[in-house]
Amino acid sequence: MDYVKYREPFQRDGYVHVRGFLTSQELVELRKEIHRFVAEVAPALPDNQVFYADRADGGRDVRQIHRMHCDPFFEAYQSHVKWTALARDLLGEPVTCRSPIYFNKPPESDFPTPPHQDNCAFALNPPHGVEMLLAVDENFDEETGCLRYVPGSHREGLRKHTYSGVRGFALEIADFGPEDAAREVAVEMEPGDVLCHHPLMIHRAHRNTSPDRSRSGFSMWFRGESARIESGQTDAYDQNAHRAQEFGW
Ligand SMILES: O=C(O)CCC(=O)C(=O)O
Repeated sequence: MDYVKYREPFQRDGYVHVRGFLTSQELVELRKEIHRFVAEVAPALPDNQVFYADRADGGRDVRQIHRMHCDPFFEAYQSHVKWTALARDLLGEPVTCRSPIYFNKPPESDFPTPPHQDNCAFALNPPHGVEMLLAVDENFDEETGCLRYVPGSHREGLRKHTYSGVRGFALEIADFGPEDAAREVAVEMEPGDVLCHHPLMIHRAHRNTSPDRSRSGFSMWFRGESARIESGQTDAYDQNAHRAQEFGW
């Protein structure tokens, strides 16, 4: 497993699209475990770990699951050789993985991802890390709400973030504007593809307008061994996250 060829575009653009990262067999196994978790584990978890989207018919769909390592399969998955090799080759140093997250946008749900940089939450100094988002069930496209990146923004520092009121994305860039939107690229991907982005990459996603397709993503993030976590900054983020859990949507 050698992913070194992805390091140059990752460092240049702040993100890289790895097509067909998981084989179909690996994807089938991961998908099965994610569906099991959503159906059997998530219903018993507290409401600060699982966030839902209400449906018009009175039901609800899972839209985010945090700290998935509470389940033995996902605890072990954190040291998956393939994901670890990709992260290590992108960063050029040994890495540590943080607990997986499930990011779903159910069909016709009104949950756009606000523009943000992950380092407002990760607080890595220096910002040597990588977030990876794998398409699980359906394509990430314009209809389902694919990720939108501002290429090169990872070299322009951390922008001011403000409270968003959205559970799971408690902070958003305060002054995201037309110049940012004009630089943006929308990156579509197929199940089994993974998108990897730098902690300072500006990104967002629109709502899922598809009537029948869930835009389900499975995410792992890695910290390079040279990066320290600034605990003062993570405490500030956690306060906003608690506020969003209590009063947000
Ligand atoms: O699921 C999304 O739309 C956004 C996920 C995200 O912000 C991330 O992977 O860093």
